[in-house]
Parts: sequence; structure tokens; C-alpha cells
Amino acid sequence: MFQLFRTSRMWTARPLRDRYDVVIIGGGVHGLATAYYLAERGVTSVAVLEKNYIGAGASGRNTAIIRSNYRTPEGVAFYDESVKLYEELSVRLGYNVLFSQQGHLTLAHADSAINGLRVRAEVNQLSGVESRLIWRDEIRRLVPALDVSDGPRYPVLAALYHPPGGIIRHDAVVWGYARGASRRGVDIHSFTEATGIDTSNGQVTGVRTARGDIKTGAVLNATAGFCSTIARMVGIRLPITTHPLQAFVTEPLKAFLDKVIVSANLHVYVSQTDRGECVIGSEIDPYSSYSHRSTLPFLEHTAHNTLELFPCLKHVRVLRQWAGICDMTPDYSPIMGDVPGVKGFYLDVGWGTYGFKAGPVAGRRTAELIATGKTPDLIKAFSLTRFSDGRLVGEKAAAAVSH
Ligand code: PYC
Repeated sequence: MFQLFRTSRMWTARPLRDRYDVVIIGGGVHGLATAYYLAERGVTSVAVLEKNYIGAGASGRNTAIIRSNYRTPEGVAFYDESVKLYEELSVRLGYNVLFSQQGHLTLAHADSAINGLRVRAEVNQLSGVESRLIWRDEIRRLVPALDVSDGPRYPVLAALYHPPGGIIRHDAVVWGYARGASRRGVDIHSFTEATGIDTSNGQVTGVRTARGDIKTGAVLNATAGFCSTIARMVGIRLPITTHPLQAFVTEPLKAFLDKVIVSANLHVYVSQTDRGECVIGSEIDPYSSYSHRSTLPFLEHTAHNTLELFPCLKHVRVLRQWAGICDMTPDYSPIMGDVPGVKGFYLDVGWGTYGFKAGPVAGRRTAELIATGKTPDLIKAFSLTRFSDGRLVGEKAAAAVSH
């Protein structure tokens, strides 16, 4: 009987070695997915360094929304591959990540918003992604609890409907990748902070950590919130500002909502988990900060706007609220790839509020880059040099809420 219910450890804690082929800084979904896909390619001398417990940063603090209804052809193709990888992830990892493709609606409360959604629908369709404009009757049918009357200050007029979008269990994704990577020989070192990166003649040679030094020729910066600090260790300044992003969760309720609802105009997004809790978030805080503290003004503002959409939540209690921190780039697209002048240093950063959605594709394509030395076509547009070359990939219009 005991054997039946005995739980085995998800990953193995091994001693920190003094040499690895690849060192990944950041033990969130991006770092762990990269380690997993490197190991799948046979690159197993890999260390993942995480200064806290794994998934303690943005991977454990996001609102777990998955979608690919972006605004640029580059963004749509990239996030579409991520959705496809998420679709097969439970089977690939042998671990249920509870991906619920319940559908995703971005609401429009003004003509200008409808125009923006129409452009996205067309770019999505041209890229083969299911996404279309729908009107009040269909919205009412899909989401009976939503107030689609003329009553609210900003009545709902239309929506971008994206059926493949949905929600996932973010901890399970992190644990599943960690387990898969560890089983293939990757070393995961929690509570191991990177304190410096050594270079010689423009080539990475090692990483210093609070637990000892490591020799390596390849380092990936897969951090969120602290990517500028890590980049500065090799003398690079990233075009990034870091802002808190807050969210809260309600007490569990009987199932009433089986779509992800986003209102950019009201700065709010709402979904209901399998446990019945509503997960509700808003825009990034307007000030730059590394703080994980949540605030009362956020809760008041976001709760108020949620009630404009769902008056039925009026008497519901809030269980808890929290904050994560987001690295924002000027064009709201990530920075991925190698870095001119620092051989062996790779970036997978600048995810703003889109990071969790991209974990599988970013991991898979970054692993391909590190293993082959060739930048995959899918991530070429996200290079650091786009800022000096003037080739921005503007994804602000696809943000869940306008910032
Ligand atoms: O882009 O869907 C999104 C999102 C939701 C919360 C943060 N980002």
C-alpha cells in the first residue's frame, strides 16, 4: 500500500560541478524548457542556476493565459508554435499540465478598439491562427455571465474570439520541464545565485555563483525581472525597464465562466480555474520597481472594473493578491539570440507580460541556437541588434491590457 502512494522526487539534487558545457541562469519555464530541449538534443552537461526555488519568479506569478492572437506576423508565428507545443506538452512530459483550451475573448468597448482587433484578426487568419471578430449576440451566447447590455459605462461592442487560447497550470509546466530535464541528466541548482560572469577575449569562460565557480563556454540569460543585472555582468546594457504586474484570486465559486475574458479598455482580464477561483489581473504598475509587494489601489481599481464586466461577482471575497516583475522592451517583443562581441552569451529575456506563453517555443528555439550555433528563422526578428538597426517588432497592440 505504501509503495502505491509513495511519491518520488520530481528532480534530483546533484552537487554543483566545476565545469558544464552550458550554464542557464534562471530556473523558470524558459530556463528549464531550454535545458529540457538541449537534453533532448543530447546536450546534457547543463546546469540551471536559480537563486530561489524553481518557478519562484514570473513563472509562478503570472495569470497562466496561453494564446497566439498577436499583432505582427513574426509574433503570431512564434506564439503559435508555443500553443502547439503546449497542446502536446502533457504527453511529451508524461505529466498533466492541465491545459484548458477554453477560448479567449478580447473585448472592444470603442470603435477604435474594434479597428485594432480587426487588424489582429486578419493578421492571425493570414498566419493560419483561428481568430475572428464577433459581435454582441455571439458574445452573449459564449459568456452568459458577462454584462453585454447598454448599462455599463463602457458597453461591450465586439470581441476578438480566439478559440485555441486558454489557461494552464503554470506550476505543473515548470515541474514537468524540471523533471524531464533532470531525468535526461541536467543539473538543477536551486538557491544558487549567479554573482558574476567571466569572459576572456570576448568569449564567455565561466560563471561565478554564491556556491562556487563554474567553467563554461556558454551562458544563457533566461531571467525575468533581473535580466539587465545579468547582462551587465558581461558589459551589456539592455533597452529594458522593469515594472511590477499585479493580480488577485477570489474564493472558489461554482463554475460560471469557461472563457478567458480580456478588456484592454477596462485594464482587466478574468478567468476561472478548475478549482473555481477567479484569477484577475491588470496592467503593469506605471512606475519602475523590483518590488514583489501588491497594493490596495491596484485591488480597488481592478475589482471595480471587473464588476463592470461581471456584476455577479459583487459579493465574492478575495483570497489573496500578489505581484510579479516584468522586463519591458520598447516594442513589447522579447530579446532573443546571441550577442555581438560576447561569444557564448545568449539572451532569452525582455518578455514583458508575455513570458509564460512563450516558454516552450523560446526553450526549443534557444536550445536549437545553442546546440547548432545557427539562429532559427522563428527568432531572428527578436535579436538585440533590431534596436540599433531600427527593425522593431511592435506588439503593444496585442497586450492583454493597454499599459
Ligand atoms: O498577454 O494575455 C496576456 C497577458 C495576460 C496577463 C498578462 N499578459
